[in-house]
Amino acid sequence: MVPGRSEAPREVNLIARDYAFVPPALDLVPGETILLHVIDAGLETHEAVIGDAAVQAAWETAEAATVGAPPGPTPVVRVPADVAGVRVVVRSGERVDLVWTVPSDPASRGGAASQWLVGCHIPGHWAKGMQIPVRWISGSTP
Ligand SMILES: [Cu+2]
Repeated sequence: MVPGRSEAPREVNLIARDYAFVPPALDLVPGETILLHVIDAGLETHEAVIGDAAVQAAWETAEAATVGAPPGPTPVVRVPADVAGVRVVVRSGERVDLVWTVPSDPASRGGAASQWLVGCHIPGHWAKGMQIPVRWISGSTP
């Protein structure tokens, strides 16, 4: 796979369903720039939080406070900036695009690189299986 560059991001599709992500793992090259398309093919609102275990835990805790909120837009929740990760919220039928430069050293924040995940923390969704691993791969030269 040829890594994306800032002037030519690699396009990546990530589909959220009720309640799973497709594909079953997100392949990333450290330091590359991607144009991420998050597509909600389910009936519920979903999100894609990309980050290590600390990021996932922070969002799971923060969003648990929204249990029982009335239907509608996802309430805004805040987590400390150093564990914010990347978060994209998508509503049913919607596609959200995001240009993102992947950290060149994903383990630098203290978390093991192998612990990076993509997760949805709308209450209950993580437990229903909306979590996939990030696979770090080495890119080939064009
Ligand atoms: Cu979800």
